[in-house]
Amino acid sequence: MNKKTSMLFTIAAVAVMGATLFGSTYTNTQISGQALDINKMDVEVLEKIHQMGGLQLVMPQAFAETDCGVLESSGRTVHDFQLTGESHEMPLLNGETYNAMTFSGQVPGPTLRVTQGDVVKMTLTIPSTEMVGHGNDMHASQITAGAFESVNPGESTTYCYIAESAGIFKYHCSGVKLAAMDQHVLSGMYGIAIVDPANGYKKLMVEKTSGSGELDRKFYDADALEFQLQYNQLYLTDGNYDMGKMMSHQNTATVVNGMQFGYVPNMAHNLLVMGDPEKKISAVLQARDGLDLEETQGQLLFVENDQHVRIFIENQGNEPVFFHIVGEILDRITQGNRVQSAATETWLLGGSQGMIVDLVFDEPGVYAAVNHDYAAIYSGAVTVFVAGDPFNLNPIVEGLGMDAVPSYAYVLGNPSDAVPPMGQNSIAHPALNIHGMYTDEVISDLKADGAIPLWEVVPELAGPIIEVMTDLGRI
Ligand SMILES: [Cu+2]
Repeated sequence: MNKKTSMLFTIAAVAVMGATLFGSTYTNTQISGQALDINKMDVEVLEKIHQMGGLQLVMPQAFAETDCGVLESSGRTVHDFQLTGESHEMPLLNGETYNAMTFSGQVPGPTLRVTQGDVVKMTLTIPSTEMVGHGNDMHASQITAGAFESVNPGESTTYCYIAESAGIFKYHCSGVKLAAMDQHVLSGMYGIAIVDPANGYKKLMVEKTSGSGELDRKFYDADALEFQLQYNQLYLTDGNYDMGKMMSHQNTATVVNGMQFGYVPNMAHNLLVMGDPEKKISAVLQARDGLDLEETQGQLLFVENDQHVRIFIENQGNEPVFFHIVGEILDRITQGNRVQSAATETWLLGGSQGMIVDLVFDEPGVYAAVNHDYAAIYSGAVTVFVAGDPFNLNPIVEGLGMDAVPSYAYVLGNPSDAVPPMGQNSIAHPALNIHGMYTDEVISDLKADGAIPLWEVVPELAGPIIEVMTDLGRI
Protein backbone atom coordinates (compact mmCIF):
# COMPACT_ATOMS: atom_id res chain seq x y z
CA MET A 1 0.00 0.00 0.00
CA ASN A 2 1.50 3.34 -0.98
CA LYS A 3 1.62 6.30 1.35
CA LYS A 4 -1.30 8.16 -0.26
CA THR A 5 -3.63 5.19 -0.06
CA SER A 6 -2.56 4.52 3.49
CA MET A 7 -3.51 8.07 4.51
CA LEU A 8 -6.90 7.69 2.85
CA PHE A 9 -7.43 4.47 4.71
CA THR A 10 -6.76 6.21 7.98
CA ILE A 11 -9.29 8.91 7.14
CA ALA A 12 -11.77 6.29 5.99
CA ALA A 13 -11.29 4.16 9.09
CA VAL A 14 -11.81 7.09 11.41
CA ALA A 15 -14.83 8.29 9.47
CA VAL A 16 -16.37 4.81 9.21
CA MET A 17 -15.91 4.41 12.94
CA GLY A 18 -17.48 7.85 13.45
CA ALA A 19 -20.35 7.00 11.16
CA THR A 20 -20.93 3.72 12.96
CA LEU A 21 -20.91 5.36 16.36
CA PHE A 22 -22.87 8.50 15.59
CA GLY A 23 -24.67 7.81 12.34
CA SER A 24 -23.80 9.57 9.10
CA THR A 25 -25.82 12.59 8.04
CA TYR A 26 -24.25 12.81 4.59
CA THR A 27 -26.33 11.87 1.58
CA ASN A 28 -25.52 10.52 -1.84
CA THR A 29 -26.39 13.84 -3.45
CA GLN A 30 -23.39 15.36 -1.73
CA ILE A 31 -21.11 12.79 -3.31
CA SER A 32 -22.33 12.77 -6.91
CA GLY A 33 -20.81 14.81 -9.69
CA GLN A 34 -17.21 14.73 -8.43
CA ALA A 35 -14.38 14.62 -10.94
CA LEU A 36 -12.27 11.92 -9.27
CA ASP A 37 -9.69 10.02 -11.24
CA ILE A 38 -10.64 6.55 -10.09
CA ASN A 39 -7.80 4.90 -12.00
CA LYS A 40 -5.28 6.51 -9.70
CA MET A 41 -6.99 5.53 -6.46
CA ASP A 42 -7.81 2.42 -4.55
CA VAL A 43 -11.35 1.44 -5.54
CA GLU A 44 -12.09 -0.31 -2.26
CA VAL A 45 -11.05 2.74 -0.29
CA LEU A 46 -13.16 4.98 -2.52
CA GLU A 47 -16.14 2.73 -2.00
CA LYS A 48 -15.72 3.01 1.76
CA ILE A 49 -15.46 6.78 1.53
CA HIS A 50 -18.59 6.87 -0.61
CA GLN A 51 -20.47 4.73 1.88
CA MET A 52 -19.86 7.05 4.76
CA GLY A 53 -19.91 10.29 2.80
CA GLY A 54 -16.32 11.05 3.78
CA LEU A 55 -15.48 12.64 0.43
CA GLN A 56 -15.79 16.01 2.09
CA LEU A 57 -12.78 15.11 4.20
CA VAL A 58 -10.51 14.52 1.21
CA MET A 59 -11.98 17.03 -1.24
CA PRO A 60 -13.06 20.11 0.72
CA GLN A 61 -12.73 22.21 -2.43
CA ALA A 62 -15.70 20.33 -3.87
CA PHE A 63 -17.85 22.36 -1.48
CA ALA A 64 -16.10 25.67 -1.97
CA GLU A 65 -18.65 26.50 -4.62
CA THR A 66 -19.57 29.99 -5.71
CA ASP A 67 -21.05 29.08 -9.10
CA CYS A 68 -24.77 29.73 -8.68
CA GLY A 69 -25.55 27.93 -11.93
CA VAL A 70 -24.31 24.58 -10.65
CA LEU A 71 -25.78 24.93 -7.16
CA GLU A 72 -29.14 26.28 -8.28
CA SER A 73 -29.76 23.17 -10.36
CA SER A 74 -28.44 20.78 -7.69
CA GLY A 75 -31.91 19.85 -6.44
CA ARG A 76 -31.29 21.50 -3.07
CA THR A 77 -33.56 24.21 -1.64
CA VAL A 78 -32.26 27.60 -2.76
CA HIS A 79 -32.74 30.71 -0.60
CA ASP A 80 -32.59 34.06 -2.36
CA PHE A 81 -31.03 36.46 0.17
CA GLN A 82 -31.20 40.04 -1.13
CA LEU A 83 -29.37 42.78 0.74
CA THR A 84 -28.65 46.42 0.04
CA GLY A 85 -25.79 48.44 1.56
CA GLU A 86 -27.18 51.79 2.72
CA SER A 87 -25.95 54.57 5.00
CA HIS A 88 -28.55 56.23 7.25
CA GLU A 89 -28.71 58.41 10.34
CA MET A 90 -29.93 56.38 13.31
CA PRO A 91 -31.08 57.62 16.74
CA LEU A 92 -28.97 57.38 19.89
CA LEU A 93 -30.27 57.09 23.43
CA ASN A 94 -29.43 60.72 24.23
CA GLY A 95 -31.73 61.98 21.46
CA GLU A 96 -28.89 62.66 19.05
CA THR A 97 -28.15 60.64 15.93
CA TYR A 98 -25.11 58.88 14.51
CA ASN A 99 -23.99 58.04 11.00
CA ALA A 100 -24.92 54.38 10.68
CA MET A 101 -24.17 51.95 7.88
CA THR A 102 -26.82 49.28 7.36
CA PHE A 103 -27.80 46.20 5.46
CA SER A 104 -31.25 46.91 4.00
CA GLY A 105 -32.05 49.89 6.25
CA GLN A 106 -31.90 48.15 9.60
CA VAL A 107 -29.40 47.39 12.36
CA PRO A 108 -28.76 44.48 12.64
CA GLY A 109 -29.43 43.42 9.05
CA PRO A 110 -32.22 40.95 8.19
CA THR A 111 -31.77 37.45 9.65
CA LEU A 112 -31.34 34.67 7.13
CA ARG A 113 -32.78 31.30 8.16
CA VAL A 114 -32.11 28.11 6.24
CA THR A 115 -31.80 24.39 6.87
CA GLN A 116 -28.42 22.66 6.84
CA GLY A 117 -27.67 21.57 3.28
CA ASP A 118 -29.67 24.35 1.63
CA VAL A 119 -28.12 26.67 -0.95
CA VAL A 120 -27.80 30.36 -0.09
CA LYS A 121 -27.87 32.72 -3.06
CA MET A 122 -26.70 36.06 -1.66
CA THR A 123 -27.06 39.24 -3.69
CA LEU A 124 -25.63 42.49 -2.40
CA THR A 125 -26.72 45.69 -4.15
CA ILE A 126 -25.21 49.10 -3.49
CA PRO A 127 -27.47 52.01 -4.54
CA SER A 128 -25.80 54.59 -6.77
CA THR A 129 -26.49 57.24 -4.11
CA GLU A 130 -24.22 55.45 -1.63
CA MET A 131 -20.85 57.15 -1.08
CA VAL A 132 -18.72 54.03 -0.62
CA GLY A 133 -18.65 50.39 -1.61
CA HIS A 134 -19.52 47.47 0.68
CA GLY A 135 -19.03 43.70 0.79
CA ASN A 136 -20.57 40.79 2.66
CA ASP A 137 -18.57 38.11 4.45
CA MET A 138 -20.95 35.33 5.53
CA HIS A 139 -19.46 33.07 8.18
CA ALA A 140 -22.00 30.36 7.32
CA SER A 141 -20.18 29.85 4.01
CA GLN A 142 -17.03 27.95 3.15
CA ILE A 143 -16.01 29.67 -0.05
CA THR A 144 -13.07 31.66 -1.28
CA ALA A 145 -12.69 35.01 0.45
CA GLY A 146 -12.48 36.53 -3.04
CA ALA A 147 -16.28 36.23 -3.20
CA PHE A 148 -16.51 38.88 -0.48
CA GLU A 149 -14.90 41.47 -2.76
CA SER A 150 -16.44 44.91 -2.30
CA VAL A 151 -19.27 46.09 -4.53
CA ASN A 152 -19.17 49.62 -5.94
CA PRO A 153 -22.07 52.10 -5.74
CA GLY A 154 -24.56 51.43 -8.52
CA GLU A 155 -23.49 47.79 -8.77
CA SER A 156 -24.62 44.41 -7.53
CA THR A 157 -22.96 41.05 -6.94
CA THR A 158 -24.13 37.51 -6.24
CA TYR A 159 -22.51 34.42 -4.81
CA CYS A 160 -23.86 31.03 -3.83
CA TYR A 161 -22.85 28.45 -1.25
CA ILE A 162 -24.14 25.40 0.56
CA ALA A 163 -24.86 26.04 4.25
CA GLU A 164 -23.07 22.85 5.33
CA SER A 165 -22.80 23.43 9.08
CA ALA A 166 -25.70 23.96 11.45
CA GLY A 167 -25.59 26.78 14.00
CA ILE A 168 -25.73 30.55 14.20
CA PHE A 169 -23.30 32.51 12.07
CA LYS A 170 -22.37 36.16 11.73
CA TYR A 171 -22.42 38.02 8.44
CA HIS A 172 -20.76 41.40 8.12
CA CYS A 173 -19.57 44.02 5.70
CA SER A 174 -16.01 43.42 4.57
CA GLY A 175 -15.46 47.13 3.88
CA VAL A 176 -13.99 48.50 0.70
CA LYS A 177 -11.58 45.70 -0.15
CA LEU A 178 -11.09 45.22 3.62
CA ALA A 179 -10.34 48.92 4.22
CA ALA A 180 -12.54 50.45 6.95
CA MET A 181 -14.14 47.07 7.68
CA ASP A 182 -14.07 47.97 11.39
CA GLN A 183 -15.96 51.20 10.71
CA HIS A 184 -18.63 49.51 8.58
CA VAL A 185 -19.27 46.65 11.01
CA LEU A 186 -19.21 48.77 14.16
CA SER A 187 -21.49 51.33 12.46
CA GLY A 188 -24.17 48.68 11.90
CA MET A 189 -23.34 46.41 8.95
CA TYR A 190 -23.83 43.03 10.59
CA GLY A 191 -26.44 40.33 10.94
CA ILE A 192 -26.85 36.58 11.44
CA ALA A 193 -27.63 33.46 9.48
CA ILE A 194 -29.38 30.69 11.39
CA VAL A 195 -28.70 27.27 9.89
CA ASP A 196 -31.14 24.79 11.41
CA PRO A 197 -29.85 21.20 11.77
CA ALA A 198 -30.90 18.97 8.86
CA ASN A 199 -32.63 16.61 11.28
CA GLY A 200 -34.14 19.34 13.47
CA TYR A 201 -33.42 20.47 17.03
CA LYS A 202 -33.27 18.12 19.99
CA LYS A 203 -35.71 17.83 22.86
CA LEU A 204 -34.65 19.81 25.93
CA MET A 205 -33.87 17.83 29.07
CA VAL A 206 -34.08 19.60 32.42
CA GLU A 207 -33.14 17.89 35.68
CA LYS A 208 -35.38 18.34 38.68
CA THR A 209 -34.95 17.02 42.21
CA SER A 210 -37.57 15.31 44.30
CA GLY A 211 -36.11 16.52 47.58
CA SER A 212 -35.31 12.99 48.66
CA GLY A 213 -32.05 12.86 46.79
CA GLU A 214 -33.54 11.53 43.58
CA LEU A 215 -33.29 13.17 40.18
CA ASP A 216 -36.18 13.47 37.82
CA ARG A 217 -35.65 14.29 34.16
CA LYS A 218 -38.21 16.45 32.47
CA PHE A 219 -38.24 16.58 28.66
CA TYR A 220 -39.58 19.46 26.58
CA ASP A 221 -40.49 19.08 22.91
CA ALA A 222 -37.93 20.47 20.41
CA ASP A 223 -40.40 23.17 19.33
CA ALA A 224 -39.57 26.44 21.09
CA LEU A 225 -40.47 30.12 21.30
CA GLU A 226 -37.43 31.80 19.75
CA PHE A 227 -35.53 35.06 20.17
CA GLN A 228 -32.36 36.57 18.71
CA LEU A 229 -29.93 38.81 20.60
CA GLN A 230 -26.89 40.36 18.89
CA TYR A 231 -24.29 42.16 21.02
CA ASN A 232 -22.12 44.99 19.73
CA GLN A 233 -20.56 48.35 20.67
CA LEU A 234 -20.63 51.86 19.26
CA TYR A 235 -17.39 53.89 19.19
CA LEU A 236 -18.41 57.47 18.43
CA THR A 237 -17.30 61.08 18.57
CA ASP A 238 -19.89 63.66 17.52
CA GLY A 239 -21.99 60.98 15.82
CA ASN A 240 -19.12 59.63 13.72
CA TYR A 241 -17.16 56.40 14.07
CA ASP A 242 -13.99 56.95 16.10
CA MET A 243 -11.28 54.42 15.26
CA GLY A 244 -9.07 55.64 18.11
CA LYS A 245 -11.76 54.70 20.63
CA MET A 246 -12.10 51.28 18.99
CA MET A 247 -8.33 50.66 19.12
CA SER A 248 -8.28 51.49 22.82
CA HIS A 249 -11.54 49.60 23.52
CA GLN A 250 -13.20 52.74 24.90
CA ASN A 251 -16.74 52.19 23.67
CA THR A 252 -19.45 54.87 23.73
CA ALA A 253 -22.32 52.40 24.10
CA THR A 254 -23.07 48.71 24.36
CA VAL A 255 -25.92 47.74 22.07
CA VAL A 256 -28.18 44.70 21.86
CA ASN A 257 -29.79 44.36 18.42
CA GLY A 258 -28.36 47.81 17.65
CA MET A 259 -29.92 49.56 20.66
CA GLN A 260 -28.77 50.56 24.15
CA PHE A 261 -31.27 49.46 26.83
CA GLY A 262 -33.72 48.47 24.07
CA TYR A 263 -35.65 45.92 26.13
CA VAL A 264 -36.70 47.76 29.29
CA PRO A 265 -40.13 48.95 30.53
CA ASN A 266 -41.87 51.99 29.05
CA MET A 267 -44.96 54.05 29.97
CA ALA A 268 -47.42 51.40 28.73
CA HIS A 269 -45.90 48.95 31.20
CA ASN A 270 -46.02 51.65 33.89
CA LEU A 271 -49.73 52.07 33.22
CA LEU A 272 -50.50 48.34 33.40
CA VAL A 273 -48.39 47.65 36.49
CA MET A 274 -48.49 50.93 38.43
CA GLY A 275 -51.80 52.32 37.13
CA ASP A 276 -50.06 55.49 35.96
CA PRO A 277 -47.96 55.96 32.78
CA GLU A 278 -45.73 58.48 34.59
CA LYS A 279 -45.01 56.22 37.59
CA LYS A 280 -41.92 54.22 36.68
CA ILE A 281 -41.63 50.53 37.52
CA SER A 282 -37.85 50.90 37.70
CA ALA A 283 -36.13 54.18 38.42
CA VAL A 284 -32.82 52.90 37.05
CA LEU A 285 -33.74 50.95 33.95
CA GLN A 286 -36.34 53.05 32.17
CA ALA A 287 -34.13 54.83 29.70
CA ARG A 288 -36.55 54.50 26.78
CA ASP A 289 -39.77 55.75 28.23
CA GLY A 290 -41.98 57.89 25.98
CA LEU A 291 -44.38 57.56 23.06
CA ASP A 292 -42.27 59.99 21.01
CA LEU A 293 -39.55 57.33 20.82
CA GLU A 294 -41.94 55.26 18.67
CA GLU A 295 -40.14 52.11 17.40
CA THR A 296 -37.21 52.77 19.77
CA GLN A 297 -39.38 52.81 22.91
CA GLY A 298 -38.33 50.15 25.39
CA GLN A 299 -40.16 46.84 24.89
CA LEU A 300 -40.04 43.63 26.90
CA LEU A 301 -39.66 40.00 25.89
CA PHE A 302 -42.65 37.96 27.01
CA VAL A 303 -42.58 34.19 27.51
CA GLU A 304 -44.81 31.61 29.12
CA ASN A 305 -43.83 29.63 32.18
CA ASP A 306 -42.85 26.02 31.56
CA GLN A 307 -42.33 26.81 27.87
CA HIS A 308 -39.24 25.79 25.87
CA VAL A 309 -37.46 29.04 24.94
CA ARG A 310 -34.57 29.12 22.44
CA ILE A 311 -32.34 32.20 22.13
CA PHE A 312 -29.91 32.68 19.23
CA ILE A 313 -27.05 34.85 20.47
CA GLU A 314 -24.15 36.34 18.50
CA ASN A 315 -21.30 38.51 19.67
CA GLN A 316 -20.91 40.92 16.73
CA GLY A 317 -18.59 43.21 18.63
CA ASN A 318 -15.17 43.94 19.89
CA GLU A 319 -15.58 43.00 23.55
CA PRO A 320 -16.37 39.66 25.23
CA VAL A 321 -19.95 38.81 26.17
CA PHE A 322 -20.50 36.99 29.47
CA PHE A 323 -24.09 35.94 28.84
CA HIS A 324 -26.12 35.51 32.00
CA ILE A 325 -29.81 35.70 32.90
CA VAL A 326 -30.40 37.13 36.36
CA GLY A 327 -32.59 34.65 38.27
CA GLU A 328 -32.28 31.81 35.76
CA ILE A 329 -29.95 28.96 34.90
CA LEU A 330 -29.14 28.34 31.23
CA ASP A 331 -30.52 24.84 30.72
CA ARG A 332 -28.49 24.06 27.56
CA ILE A 333 -25.75 25.76 25.54
CA THR A 334 -25.21 24.69 21.92
CA GLN A 335 -22.47 25.99 19.62
CA GLY A 336 -22.50 24.89 16.01
CA ASN A 337 -24.50 21.68 16.32
CA ARG A 338 -22.82 20.46 19.52
CA VAL A 339 -24.00 20.80 23.10
CA GLN A 340 -21.29 22.58 25.10
CA SER A 341 -22.84 22.78 28.51
CA ALA A 342 -26.02 22.26 30.49
CA ALA A 343 -27.41 23.81 33.65
CA THR A 344 -24.81 26.58 33.62
CA GLU A 345 -24.92 30.10 35.05
CA THR A 346 -22.98 32.12 32.44
CA TRP A 347 -21.42 31.37 29.05
CA LEU A 348 -18.63 33.36 27.41
CA LEU A 349 -18.75 34.47 23.78
CA GLY A 350 -15.66 35.96 22.20
CA GLY A 351 -15.83 38.21 19.17
CA SER A 352 -17.69 36.69 16.19
CA GLN A 353 -18.89 33.76 18.27
CA GLY A 354 -22.46 32.56 18.54
CA MET A 355 -24.49 30.12 20.59
CA ILE A 356 -27.97 28.80 21.12
CA VAL A 357 -29.35 28.97 24.65
CA ASP A 358 -32.29 26.69 25.45
CA LEU A 359 -34.10 27.23 28.71
CA VAL A 360 -37.39 27.12 30.57
CA PHE A 361 -38.50 29.94 32.85
CA ASP A 362 -39.89 27.98 35.75
CA GLU A 363 -41.50 30.70 37.85
CA PRO A 364 -43.54 33.81 36.97
CA GLY A 365 -41.24 36.80 37.21
CA VAL A 366 -38.91 39.37 35.71
CA TYR A 367 -35.52 38.18 34.46
CA ALA A 368 -32.75 40.35 33.03
CA ALA A 369 -30.39 38.88 30.41
CA VAL A 370 -27.10 40.73 30.69
CA ASN A 371 -23.54 40.80 29.50
CA HIS A 372 -22.18 40.21 33.00
CA ASP A 373 -19.38 42.72 32.47
CA TYR A 374 -20.45 45.65 34.64
CA ALA A 375 -19.24 48.17 32.04
CA ALA A 376 -21.54 46.50 29.51
CA ILE A 377 -24.52 46.33 31.88
CA TYR A 378 -24.35 50.03 32.69
CA SER A 379 -23.78 51.03 29.06
CA GLY A 380 -26.77 49.18 27.62
CA ALA A 381 -26.57 45.37 27.76
CA VAL A 382 -29.77 44.70 29.71
CA THR A 383 -32.63 42.72 28.17
CA VAL A 384 -35.69 42.12 30.33
CA PHE A 385 -37.74 38.93 29.98
CA VAL A 386 -41.12 38.69 31.70
CA ALA A 387 -42.38 35.14 32.26
CA GLY A 388 -46.04 34.32 32.88
CA ASP A 389 -48.23 36.80 34.77
CA PRO A 390 -46.05 38.05 37.67
CA PHE A 391 -48.05 41.29 38.01
CA ASN A 392 -51.48 39.59 38.14
CA LEU A 393 -52.64 41.49 35.06
CA ASN A 394 -55.07 38.79 33.91
CA PRO A 395 -58.05 40.33 35.78
CA ILE A 396 -57.39 43.53 33.77
CA VAL A 397 -57.05 41.56 30.54
CA GLU A 398 -60.37 39.86 31.27
CA GLY A 399 -61.91 43.21 32.21
CA LEU A 400 -60.99 44.40 28.70
CA GLY A 401 -63.07 41.56 27.26
CA MET A 402 -60.20 39.18 26.44
CA ASP A 403 -59.44 35.69 27.79
CA ALA A 404 -56.75 35.29 30.44
CA VAL A 405 -53.33 34.94 28.79
CA PRO A 406 -50.30 32.72 29.56
CA SER A 407 -47.93 35.61 28.72
CA TYR A 408 -48.25 39.33 27.98
CA ALA A 409 -47.12 38.68 24.40
CA TYR A 410 -50.79 37.94 23.68
CA VAL A 411 -51.63 41.54 24.61
CA LEU A 412 -48.56 43.61 23.62
CA GLY A 413 -46.66 41.30 21.26
CA ASN A 414 -42.93 40.66 21.30
CA PRO A 415 -40.47 43.15 19.76
CA SER A 416 -39.97 42.48 16.05
CA ASP A 417 -36.18 42.90 16.11
CA ALA A 418 -35.78 40.22 18.80
CA VAL A 419 -37.71 37.57 16.87
CA PRO A 420 -36.01 35.53 14.11
CA PRO A 421 -37.85 34.16 11.07
CA MET A 422 -39.69 30.87 11.70
CA GLY A 423 -37.83 27.57 11.35
CA GLN A 424 -38.98 23.96 11.44
CA ASN A 425 -39.03 23.82 15.28
CA SER A 426 -40.40 27.32 15.99
CA ILE A 427 -43.45 28.16 18.07
CA ALA A 428 -45.19 31.19 16.53
CA HIS A 429 -45.24 34.33 18.68
CA PRO A 430 -48.82 35.43 19.50
CA ALA A 431 -48.08 38.90 18.03
CA LEU A 432 -45.16 41.18 17.15
CA ASN A 433 -44.77 44.87 17.91
CA ILE A 434 -42.60 47.18 15.82
CA HIS A 435 -39.31 47.71 17.63
CA GLY A 436 -35.83 48.27 16.23
CA MET A 437 -33.27 50.42 14.44
CA TYR A 438 -35.27 50.74 11.27
CA THR A 439 -35.76 53.21 8.44
CA ASP A 440 -39.35 54.39 7.74
CA GLU A 441 -39.42 52.03 4.76
CA VAL A 442 -38.70 48.98 6.95
CA ILE A 443 -41.37 50.13 9.43
CA SER A 444 -44.05 50.34 6.75
CA ASP A 445 -43.09 46.84 5.54
CA LEU A 446 -43.47 45.53 9.11
CA LYS A 447 -46.86 47.24 9.43
CA ALA A 448 -47.95 45.62 6.19
CA ASP A 449 -46.92 42.26 7.68
CA GLY A 450 -49.18 42.85 10.71
CA ALA A 451 -46.65 44.00 13.35
CA ILE A 452 -48.26 46.43 15.84
CA PRO A 453 -47.08 50.06 16.17
CA LEU A 454 -47.63 50.21 19.96
CA TRP A 455 -46.93 53.95 20.09
CA GLU A 456 -50.14 54.42 18.05
CA VAL A 457 -52.26 51.74 19.73
CA VAL A 458 -51.43 52.25 23.42
CA PRO A 459 -52.91 55.79 23.75
CA GLU A 460 -56.24 54.43 22.49
CA LEU A 461 -56.20 51.67 25.14
CA ALA A 462 -55.19 53.91 28.05
CA GLY A 463 -58.76 55.09 28.82
CA PRO A 464 -60.36 51.61 28.91
CA ILE A 465 -57.42 50.22 30.94
CA ILE A 466 -57.73 52.94 33.58
CA GLU A 467 -61.50 52.31 33.72
CA VAL A 468 -61.03 48.56 34.34
CA MET A 469 -58.28 49.20 36.91
CA THR A 470 -60.56 51.63 38.76
CA ASP A 471 -63.41 49.06 38.77
CA LEU A 472 -60.98 46.45 40.17
CA GLY A 473 -59.95 48.87 42.91
CA ARG A 474 -56.33 48.89 41.79
CA ILE A 475 -56.16 52.65 41.42
CU1 LIG B 1 -19.81 48.42 4.32
